[in-house]
Amino acid sequence: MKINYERRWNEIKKNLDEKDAFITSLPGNTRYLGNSDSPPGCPPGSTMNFVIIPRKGEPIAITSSLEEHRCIEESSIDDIRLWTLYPDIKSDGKTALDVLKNTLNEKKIKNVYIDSKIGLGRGIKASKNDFVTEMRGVKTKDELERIRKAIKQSDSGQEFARNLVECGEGLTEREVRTEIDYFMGRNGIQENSFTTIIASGPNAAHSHHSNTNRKLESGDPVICDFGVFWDGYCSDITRTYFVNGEPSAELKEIYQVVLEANKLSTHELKAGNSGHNIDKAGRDFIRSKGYGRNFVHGTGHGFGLEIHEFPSLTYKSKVIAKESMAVTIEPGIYIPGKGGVRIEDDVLVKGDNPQVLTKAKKDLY
Ligand SMILES: [Mn+2]
Repeated sequence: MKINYERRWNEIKKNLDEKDAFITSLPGNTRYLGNSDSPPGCPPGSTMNFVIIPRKGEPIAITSSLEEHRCIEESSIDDIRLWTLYPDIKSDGKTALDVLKNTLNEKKIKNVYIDSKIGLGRGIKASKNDFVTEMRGVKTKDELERIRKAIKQSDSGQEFARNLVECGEGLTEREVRTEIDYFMGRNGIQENSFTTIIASGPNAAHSHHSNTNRKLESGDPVICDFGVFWDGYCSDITRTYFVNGEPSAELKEIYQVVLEANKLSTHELKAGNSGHNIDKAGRDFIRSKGYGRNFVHGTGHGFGLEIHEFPSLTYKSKVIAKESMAVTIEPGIYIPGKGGVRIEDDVLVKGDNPQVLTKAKKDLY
């Protein structure tokens, strides 16, 4: 299913109030408005420095000579303007901001919504508006189709990871990471959605571990957290496995507590419920088992064009879950020096019946 950019542009136009245009410089938002099927690449995160959605007329994208041809090839926006430092290259200005200012001048745009700080100068009245960032929280059919494909790939990566880790005594975290990445790469993913995390033994107590040469030992918990880009959209999944399938009694208990917290928070992911309540459901249970201070992060986050996006599901979150939001539910317990467990699913809000999209096994033996 093709991405319907017209719909996105029109939604923004409808929400311009009295403004002449909406301008974004956020990479996730420029991809949303210009080239959703492409992953961010590396660097710079987006081929477009700015996208302008004027009240009247067609959208405009601003790119650099470095990204020009990729941008032209991938962009759904026809009016692409170019900046470069190099005199041999025909351009519209020397910096992205120059080109933006000239374009606004040319189009007689004076009053704008922006979603990030842009130094437009005195001539332009700019006010901040998060409409697009929040609009991206609710996923449409074309987006869910892509997200489901990304999840299918990370699910099969987890099946591979489970076998590898359980039989992987003696392998280093980096070797495990490399094998998983290679497996998913051969299955045709565009990119990893972030650097694959393999955290073993005591390293599993670090919620965001950076892989080391530590060798997997029998009984180790091994947190495997990764995701992929497929047609521009992300997945994000975490499972915790045990080397030789032999967790200690303590880790076994912790695993069951985290799994139950995962289910409780997932159950609360209903349209109309608050981020706070969704977080609280799992957190209260973890607290009741005596591990409150070991659950050191929020319960989940939106994902889509970016791995972390609106909404954020934390204890302080006032956000209200809406139909068709796609979020992670990922409670964890971390015991310094010993290890930890995190179980993360990707879940879709569907009325009162949250739909767990990730299918990789999570029951303990
Ligand atoms: Mn996550």
